[in-house]
Amino acid sequence: FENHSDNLANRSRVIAQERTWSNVIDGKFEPSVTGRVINMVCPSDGKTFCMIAHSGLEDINAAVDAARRAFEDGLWSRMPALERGRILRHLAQRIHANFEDLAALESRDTGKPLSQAEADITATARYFEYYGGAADKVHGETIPLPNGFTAMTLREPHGVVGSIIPWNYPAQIMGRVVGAGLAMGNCLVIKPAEDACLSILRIAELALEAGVPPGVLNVVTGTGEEAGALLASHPGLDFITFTGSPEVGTLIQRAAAGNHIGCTLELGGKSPQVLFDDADLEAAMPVITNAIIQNAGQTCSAGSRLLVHKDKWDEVLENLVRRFDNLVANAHHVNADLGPLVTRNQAERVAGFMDLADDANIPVLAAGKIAEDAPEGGYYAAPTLFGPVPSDSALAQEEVFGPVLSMLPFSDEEEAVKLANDTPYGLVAGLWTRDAARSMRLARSIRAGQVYINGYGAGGGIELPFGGFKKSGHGREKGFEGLYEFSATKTIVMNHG
Ligand code: TXE
Repeated sequence: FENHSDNLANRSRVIAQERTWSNVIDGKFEPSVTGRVINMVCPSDGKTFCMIAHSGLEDINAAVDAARRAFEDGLWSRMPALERGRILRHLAQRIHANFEDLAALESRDTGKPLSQAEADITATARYFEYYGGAADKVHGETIPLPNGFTAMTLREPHGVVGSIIPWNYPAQIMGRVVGAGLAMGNCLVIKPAEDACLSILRIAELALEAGVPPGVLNVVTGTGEEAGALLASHPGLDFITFTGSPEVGTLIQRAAAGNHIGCTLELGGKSPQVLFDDADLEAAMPVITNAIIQNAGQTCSAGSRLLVHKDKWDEVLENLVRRFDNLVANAHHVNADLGPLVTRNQAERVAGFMDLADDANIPVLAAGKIAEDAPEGGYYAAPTLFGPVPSDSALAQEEVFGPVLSMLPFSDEEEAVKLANDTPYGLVAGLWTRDAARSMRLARSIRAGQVYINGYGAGGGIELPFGGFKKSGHGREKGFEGLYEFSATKTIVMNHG
């Protein structure tokens, strides 16, 4: 383990340590105009390991202006789609060529174990491959009109798109936004999270090397309250995308309304996994465990509620207790089950939910461990299983964003659907049953953007549309629907007599 952690530290030090990362604006690396910086803290030991620009109004203005100039000059937006796609696929190759450094950087910045960071970087490259391949496959329709008229639709880029990205999957979320946004011909300004964003800055650099012209992809770092709010309300934007908390989502939508532009919001979930008495437990239990442990539960699509048929309760519990007892949080093991949480704030937030559960006398059924050799000062949380959890409790209603699984019993299909739908969220659901007709009845009745039957994709593949019902947000990312979000339909009608 020691060797591994030394290697990881050394490798990421080469590109991160004692360095102040600059913004990427108009193809140049620019510190913030005021010279202010934000310290980046490693979640596994709580120590500062590098700095990023603490940007303000002038930096955001410069980035939006650069994106506007790039869009208007048409070098990117009017470049043949085939050519744009080639450049994005070239970026995917640059990511593969820098795979080890990017994974080490992502692991150090977010605290996730290296194996999980590696999977993220592979997925990031795949977004650029997928959307690079899709760029020249976007087309409109012809619409029948009375004789003498021909009508057609075209999909055109919005123009300048702002995007505010969270810290839980920086590289992957950048991949899906930038891949789709650039494939459609937009020019982008990204404001990543101040808690973890280094892979995004590095990939922006690789994008320039891959041939993305200056000004087409700009990245400006800073706090949400300052740089984020300035970008969201900037009159120079034509569209904005946001992934993060519902509270900030409200602010983003208000700001977009102020500028009369559209937005997509991905605001997390409280996703149920519903396990019936005929489920294949051997297949289900590892997937159910992983769906709440992956990225230490800091996943919008985490399967955070487990609804269990009352006849299976004891068997499922016994199985899960065994699994949770063996889970160990440790950033410094390449294949650790989970790492620390990303910041002290998030660790306190998760601890707050544990206290609420304690106050409500909700029993702890199992708890994992924090590795004895985990570095001092890290923001670790032990994986914890609660149950039976009342459906109206905070634990069952709110997004904990930590390795905390709530078990709820149900008696029949009707109650299962009621419980599954009994939160303000509607992002993902998992169904475990051998009864195909029942699984389809439930899939149709549960209000969620994605439903998995005898599996759990936790956000699913790159090809699958992903987004929320209810308070989980609106708009879709991934797949072709994700591509179309970055376009506006233009209708052309010719009167040819
Ligand atoms: O989110 P914020 P936080 C949920 C999750 C988590 C909670 C709080 O439950 O525990 O939100 O996390 C930027 N104007 N999710 O506080 O604040 C900020 O800089 C414009 C779910 O980190 O929403 C960052 O880039 N931007 C989620 C981004 O918003 C602002 C992922 C997200 O930060 C801003 C993350 C403002 N006023 C958290 N304030 C998911 N859906 O996956 C902040 N930001």
